[in-house]
Amino acid sequence: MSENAITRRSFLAGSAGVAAVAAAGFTGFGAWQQAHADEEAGTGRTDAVHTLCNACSSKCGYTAYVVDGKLTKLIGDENNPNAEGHLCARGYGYSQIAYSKDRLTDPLKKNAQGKFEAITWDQAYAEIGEKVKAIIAENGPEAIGLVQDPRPSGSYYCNRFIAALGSPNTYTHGAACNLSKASGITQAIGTGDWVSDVANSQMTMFIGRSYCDGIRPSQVAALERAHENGAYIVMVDPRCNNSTVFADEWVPITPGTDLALVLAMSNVLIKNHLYDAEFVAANSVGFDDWAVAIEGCTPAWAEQLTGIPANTIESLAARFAEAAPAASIEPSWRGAYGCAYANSGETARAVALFNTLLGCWNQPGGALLTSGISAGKLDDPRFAAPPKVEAKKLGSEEYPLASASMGSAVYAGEMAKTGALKGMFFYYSNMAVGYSNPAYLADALSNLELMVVCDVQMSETAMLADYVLPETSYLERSELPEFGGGRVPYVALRSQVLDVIHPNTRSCDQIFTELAEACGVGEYFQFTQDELAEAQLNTVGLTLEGLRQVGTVQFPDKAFVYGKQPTFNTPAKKVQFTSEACAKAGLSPCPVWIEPQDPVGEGEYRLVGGKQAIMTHTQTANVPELMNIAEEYGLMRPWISVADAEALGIKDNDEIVVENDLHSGTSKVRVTERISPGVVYLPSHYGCTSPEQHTAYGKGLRIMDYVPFHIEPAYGSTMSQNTTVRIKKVGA
Ligand SMILES: Nc1nc2c(c(=O)[nH]1)N[C@H]1C(S)=C(S)[C@@H](COP(=O)(O)OP(=O)(O)OC[C@H]3O[C@@H](n4cnc5c(=O)[nH]c(N)nc54)[C@H](O)[C@@H]3O)O[C@H]1N2
Ligand SMILES: Nc1nc2c(c(=O)[nH]1)N[C@H]1C(S)=C(S)[C@@H](COP(=O)(O)OP(=O)(O)OC[C@H]3O[C@@H](n4cnc5c(=O)[nH]c(N)nc54)[C@H](O)[C@@H]3O)O[C@H]1N2
Ligand code: SF4
Ligand SMILES: [Mo]
Repeated sequence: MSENAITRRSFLAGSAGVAAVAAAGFTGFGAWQQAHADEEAGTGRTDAVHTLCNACSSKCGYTAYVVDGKLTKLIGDENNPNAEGHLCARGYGYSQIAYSKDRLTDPLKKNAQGKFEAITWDQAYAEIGEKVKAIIAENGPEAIGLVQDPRPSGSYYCNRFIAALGSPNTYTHGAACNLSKASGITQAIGTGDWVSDVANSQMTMFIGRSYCDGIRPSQVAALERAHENGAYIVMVDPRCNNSTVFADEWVPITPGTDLALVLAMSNVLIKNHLYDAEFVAANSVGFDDWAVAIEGCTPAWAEQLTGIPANTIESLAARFAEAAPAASIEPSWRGAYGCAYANSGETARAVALFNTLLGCWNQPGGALLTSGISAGKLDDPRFAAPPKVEAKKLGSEEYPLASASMGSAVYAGEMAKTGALKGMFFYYSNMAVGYSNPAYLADALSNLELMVVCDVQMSETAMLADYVLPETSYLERSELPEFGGGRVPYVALRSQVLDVIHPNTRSCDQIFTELAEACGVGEYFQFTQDELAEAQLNTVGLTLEGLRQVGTVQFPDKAFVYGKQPTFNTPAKKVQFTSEACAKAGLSPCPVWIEPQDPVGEGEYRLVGGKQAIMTHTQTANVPELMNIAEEYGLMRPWISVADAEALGIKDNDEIVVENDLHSGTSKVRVTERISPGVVYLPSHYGCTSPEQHTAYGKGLRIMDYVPFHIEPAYGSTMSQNTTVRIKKVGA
């Protein structure tokens, strides 16, 4: 174990996070569910409806029990591959959003004094429609843009609406999540992700990815199985995260230097001929160039950058070689290289190439290139796509490696500032405080002639809008089927569980159909959501009613098969150790070291973020049931190391100032051995500044306040951790 490692016993005893999760039901599902059922059991009519959780993008399937019209119990569906019979604490807690006192209940318009007034839907549509038409008449459709979180109905209706208007400018939250990861990996292997076969592996390394904090229940279960099976699990993280409970080694690393670690481990494999030369020769291009390019990336070189002892790097590489091909680096999600640094995309590319050296693609225990299932072509002319938009998405030339389907929403923010975008829609997105510097974005978005936000509560983004459109909560609406990938492809359905609580709220499909009508493109929306869902499902042999009955249907005949020759959908049709697109975008043809961030000055600390098991992004902090847990366990506190605390005269729970040139705020602090010296960790869910969110408002610090507005070259991400902070005790 590395020097900073702690024993499993002390880890458990010292971990408020684990305690909180246990308290909220993550470990004792059966008991919790039973207790809850007994407590809440009504005497009247009980309905059981299969639906999908909406508290994060995993969309776990569950059965909702409704007694006398009130939600009483949720049980994760066994047949849903993300849930595997379990939900996480957020799944339970966030269901209360339906009953939130802070729900938006009517369409709102900002008046001349900057105050919101309730208006009718008809007025909202008419005014928005008129404004959209005027912007298009004057500037062309490319002056309209939209940002949305990819949920099944949201994606379909939002993208279709913008395409119908003739604009290419749709963006997801990717630039603040996994844009660099997916885009970098794509340069190497032609697809943006893989599934590490953690449970069956002999060794899996996690780089800035914590299944037990950034939860998906099936992944937590897989990690637990891996641990029980004796797999060697390595957590590379400046923080001893909660997944370390299942790990054999915690490798603390200087934030942003993961690329150096991966290059050095690759260097060891190549130099010592420990890589799968046969696989590499048959399945890749450019290997020799990369081998030369990283000749100097020795463990000793990497030690200087990462802070990981050279012999630890050597032994990690050697262990990998021994465990291969039942070994891989897990693809990760956001933490280290989703969108964090100037080298994030290149780190992702290097990780995919490292796995190639292991020859682990599609091998049991290795890295699996699974495929999904999607709806087939729909014959009905009502569903025909709007005419193809010829114009290029704003940002696609400036950030040519950014995944085309995600785009760079931060660049779109910049385009609002320059005036290239004049009208923007936000569906299910709190971009203003989640995607880059909030002060900068507020200023940029204030330039828009039209800003429309569709949400369920008054988000900070909604506060900036001209019009706010209230959606029903996810429990009060149905959506299009979710077509999912993984080891066994599946189709799952979000069905309406509760009657609409606030009569003047509407669902996404209705809102965008009516908006389209108002903007003069209603011809592309001449169908109901159910008709479209039925048609989509029929293409894979299902019916809407059939799927509703069971919630999730898996397709075992399309399941992943071990040993299948991997297909690499790159221009070379092989793994690309060198990429022409990267070279054209101004990067090295093969991944080499890039400094992650601006230099760290005297008295400055690197700032990292990270998920907590009971919260999702900015959307859950206003749920009292979840905020209570955060307050009870002091989860909002930033973490600093014992060594740094001693040097600064700070004690656990002292009030400290966290500041940099952009922002200053105070908070109680958590002093812990579980973080590397020189690093401050801020949990990423707090610091709400919307007074209409009565539970979350003003609690905790908001990480994005400390992050400058800047964009990762070539890849277009927000560089969410290219920043530093200073800390001191209040009054010091
Ligand atoms: N509870 C919860 N679960 C979620 C979500 C949520 O909001 N809450 N959101 C879902 C979504 S959309 C996502 S993208 C995933 C995110 O899932 P993850 O990517 O796992 O999320 P994070 O917690 O941001 O980062 C993981 C770890 O990276 C570490 N880290 C930070 N900087 C660095 C670095 O430079 N190098 C290394 N090696 N490690 C670093 C952090 O300390 C943290 O422990 O979670 C999903 N699941
Ligand atoms: N501060 C901060 N910034 C982050 C992150 C973080 O943890 N903290 N995480 C990063 C990551 S990994 C990601 S994926 C992105 C996520 O970015 P977003 O997808 O923007 O996620 P949220 O910040 O949770 O904001 C979601 C918004 O949708 C609203 N909403 C919730 N339910 C509904 C609904 O049913 N209908 C509608 N119309 N709206 C709804 C919520 O009230 C909230 O305002 O953020 C990134 N940026
Ligand atoms: S992981 Fe948790 S929050 Fe996310 S969908 Fe599943 S139950 Fe809901
Ligand atoms: Mo994310």
